[in-house]
Amino acid sequence: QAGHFSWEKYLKETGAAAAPSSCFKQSLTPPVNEFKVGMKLEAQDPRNTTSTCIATVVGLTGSRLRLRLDGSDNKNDFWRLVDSSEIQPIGSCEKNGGMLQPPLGFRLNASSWPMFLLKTLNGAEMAPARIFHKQEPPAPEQNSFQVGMKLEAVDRKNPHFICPATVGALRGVEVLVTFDGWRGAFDYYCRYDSRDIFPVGWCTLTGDNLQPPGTKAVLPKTLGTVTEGGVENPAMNPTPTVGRPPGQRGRKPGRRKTKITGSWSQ
Ligand code: MLZ
Repeated sequence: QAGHFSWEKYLKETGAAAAPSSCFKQSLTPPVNEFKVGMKLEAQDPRNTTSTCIATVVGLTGSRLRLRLDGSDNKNDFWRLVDSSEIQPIGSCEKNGGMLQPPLGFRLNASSWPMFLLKTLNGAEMAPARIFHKQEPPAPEQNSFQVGMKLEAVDRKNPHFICPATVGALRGVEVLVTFDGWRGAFDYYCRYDSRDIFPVGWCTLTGDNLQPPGTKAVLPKTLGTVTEGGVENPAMNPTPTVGRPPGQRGRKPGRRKTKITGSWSQ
């Protein structure tokens, strides 16, 4: 049950404000997800975005689909909103004069692609056109986020997770998404109109699983640094990042001492 995380309490505790929904390229009412596990569709290969591939729905989570490219392995699943312009009904590519491509890392010989395609589509359950959404919601005209605003964001290193986050900085059309309670290890910049960021309350509306904030603390500058292995002494980290006011992070973006993407964060 989403770890009993309550935005209402959390916003009070942190004294923070939620980013207004007008900041996001998301529909006010999350798009209905009528897909079923096993359905096939066409999707852009996320690792080779000029390719249109066949994908299978291998999971459903709120308004998102967990997709796996046919002919690929099970280590490169990706998630798309049902109203994403990167997915379409089978047949769309051909209709537009395109050709379906094998995914990057196709596990067979490239010469066997035509036969593979034939076999994978034969008797397949194709997602019906009517369950796709006509178009993505419009993008807001400009970046109207402000530092300190709270939101829900896809953890791009663990994209099945949507987590509470805070706008850490602004850079033109970009927003620094910082994950509450994770000491910066998962932070990223994205465009303000990214489909990976959502207003507070999104997961409650979609039934997606919002992860509670982490519990990793920030090292006060004087009390040492992150060690090579990324292991730290919790006694030396008395200040949780939860509730930390904006602009008081333990480090400046892009200037961390050691790369803290080690196994501790998996
Ligand atoms: N396996 C990891 C998940 C971290 C997710 C962080 N999201 C911002 C861990 O529990 O450390």
